[in-house]
Amino acid sequence: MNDLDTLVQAARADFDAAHQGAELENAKARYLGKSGSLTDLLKGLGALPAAEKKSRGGEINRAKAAIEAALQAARERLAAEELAAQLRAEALDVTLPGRRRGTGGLHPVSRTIERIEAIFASMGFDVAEGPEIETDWMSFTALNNPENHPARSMQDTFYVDIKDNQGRWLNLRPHTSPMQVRYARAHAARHARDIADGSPMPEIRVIAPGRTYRVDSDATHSPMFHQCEGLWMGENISFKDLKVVFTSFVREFFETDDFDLRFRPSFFPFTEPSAEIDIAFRSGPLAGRWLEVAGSGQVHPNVVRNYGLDPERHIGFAFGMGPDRLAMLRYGIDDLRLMFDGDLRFLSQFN
Ligand code: 2NL
Repeated sequence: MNDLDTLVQAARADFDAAHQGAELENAKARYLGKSGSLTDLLKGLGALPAAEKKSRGGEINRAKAAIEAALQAARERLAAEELAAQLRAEALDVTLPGRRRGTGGLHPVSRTIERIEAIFASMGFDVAEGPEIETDWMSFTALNNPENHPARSMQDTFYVDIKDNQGRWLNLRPHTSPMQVRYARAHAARHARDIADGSPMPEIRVIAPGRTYRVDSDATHSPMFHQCEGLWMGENISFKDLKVVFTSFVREFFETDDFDLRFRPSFFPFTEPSAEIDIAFRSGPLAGRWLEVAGSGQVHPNVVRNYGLDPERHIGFAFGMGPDRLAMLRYGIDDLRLMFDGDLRFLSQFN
């Protein structure tokens, strides 16, 4: 083996030992760089006699070509190794199951309100909508609340730092009743001509579900809660009709006939007479306990006047219930706060 073969072998070994681009380039410099071994040999050619120059030059050039080929091979090997490492680092297991986006679903209170709407719709009730920020008149005066009634106090009602055109603070509606007042007034205005000439007015049959607000917060009260009120006004709508409607509602809502329903005398400023509606299931987990599920009553004459109707002719009843409570009863939920915490471990059970 001559000196050139030794050099080529050493270069090959050095190139093969390189594991990074920089190592390889340093090795290259040792052989092919400006003062590399091979370059030195080429420089030394000048000192040889002309007869040897040609053959020695040819040998050196073949050795150079062999080293360059080894260098190229090493570069390709390094590039391949680098690519393989990157692929390994970024490897995807295509057999893993995909990560799905959660499907979401309706909140139990929304589901409950939809149920209530569907049941009352089947009995001919429209669904009212209305603003959550109300005037003092709509929330209190129209509903026969005296000027000094505690419901009007800052302890009971949230006020907004804006005054209405009567100079009174706007409020976050403390009940859904304003929607029914607005609905009844629009109905009365639409049928003003019939009403004025004594023709019968089409009945008002409406429910008003939505968010309501009161200054109240503990295990059983939330400052934001839901109400659903109902109003049925006609020429001669009575407690008998209320009892039929509400009994049908309870039967549909809880999907059972196996309950008793009672009216218990009570007081609300906006109804007279007034009654709490209690139900007691005869079977199931809640059997035997009277549960208060709604307030109700014949709409007070002052309220009927505020609808723009004549209390001597237009008579009917209203009721109010809490979808949050109804949802808790239906689904067996024991803490109201679960309803408003937004915890997906709770909410996803209803989807
Ligand atoms: C309760 C009490 C009730 C009403 C709400 C009502 C609405 C108008 C006129 C007359 Cl516009 N009354 N609503 C009547 C009686 C009771 O709710 O304790 N709800 C949970």
